[in-house]
Amino acid sequence: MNTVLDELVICIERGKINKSSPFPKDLEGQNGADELTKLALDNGINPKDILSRALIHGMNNIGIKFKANKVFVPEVLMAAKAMHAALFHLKPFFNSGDIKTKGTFVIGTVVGDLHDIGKNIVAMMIEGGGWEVIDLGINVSADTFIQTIDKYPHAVLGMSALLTTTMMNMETAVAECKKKHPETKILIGGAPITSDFAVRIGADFYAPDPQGALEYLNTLVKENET
Ligand code: B1M
Repeated sequence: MNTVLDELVICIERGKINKSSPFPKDLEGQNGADELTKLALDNGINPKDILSRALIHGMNNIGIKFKANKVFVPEVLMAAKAMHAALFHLKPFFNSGDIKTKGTFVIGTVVGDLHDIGKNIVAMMIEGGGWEVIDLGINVSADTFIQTIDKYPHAVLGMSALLTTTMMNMETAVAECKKKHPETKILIGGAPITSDFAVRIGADFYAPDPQGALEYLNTLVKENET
């Protein structure tokens, strides 16, 4: 693989944003995701390859390590920051249609629930996996989920809940969304959620972590390709 892309994979995975960023210590003073993405484009590397062979690859690596408890929330947040620095340079290619996303993912924390740290990590990891992400934030009502799916009918819907008391709001939101948009796939997650609960409330899938969420979404892309 191209050396610039190799280095970019490392910068994404290690959360090296740019040359002046002090983290991680052992990469201090070296080019980061920002400079390397510019360099890759200047060297004529196809933006699609930059996305798939470096950004998605690096985020996938950190996702696997997070799932295996080899890295923790701060490392994932730094990786996401590095990815955003790189994505900034690729934005014009998304806008022109030269790079296509795998699909649209709408995510929000259900009504009554203000916890968003885990939801944000899931959103970042999925964006890093090549999806367009529409983040509705916290305290999201069933109506807001439905209105967003009205606008993006092919999107996959993600709901997060952290409180046992808001699990029932998730149940209502899933039921109302399925009533209006039965074809929409709904993925749920959050600390109190289980796969049994997902089955019981009629959600399509439960993912315990961001990597699991991304893997599920990617299976939907494969289903559509076959
Ligand atoms: Co809250 N809180 N909190 N809190 N809080 C918990 C959740 C709690 C377990 C603490 C405790 O009592 N031990 C408890 C819930 C108990 C229960 O319901 N059984 C609790 C409570 C009670 C409350 C309040 C009611 C406290 C009060 O005011 N009396 C209140 C509720 C406010 C509200 O939401 N209406 C409250 C408030 C808050 C803060 C605002 C102070 C703050 C939230 C800040 C924020 O999110 N911006 C907060 C925090 C930080 C926590 C703890 C400490 C940490 C949660 C967290 O961010 N974890 C938490 C205790 C704990 O977990 N130790 C606690 C890290 C995060 C990376 O993990 O969110 O699980 P998590 O996300 C994971 C997975 O679950 C998964 O991937 C993520 C990454 O691995 N995942 C998904 C999440 N969403 C997913 C979606 C998917 C797929 C996977 O697909 C769509």
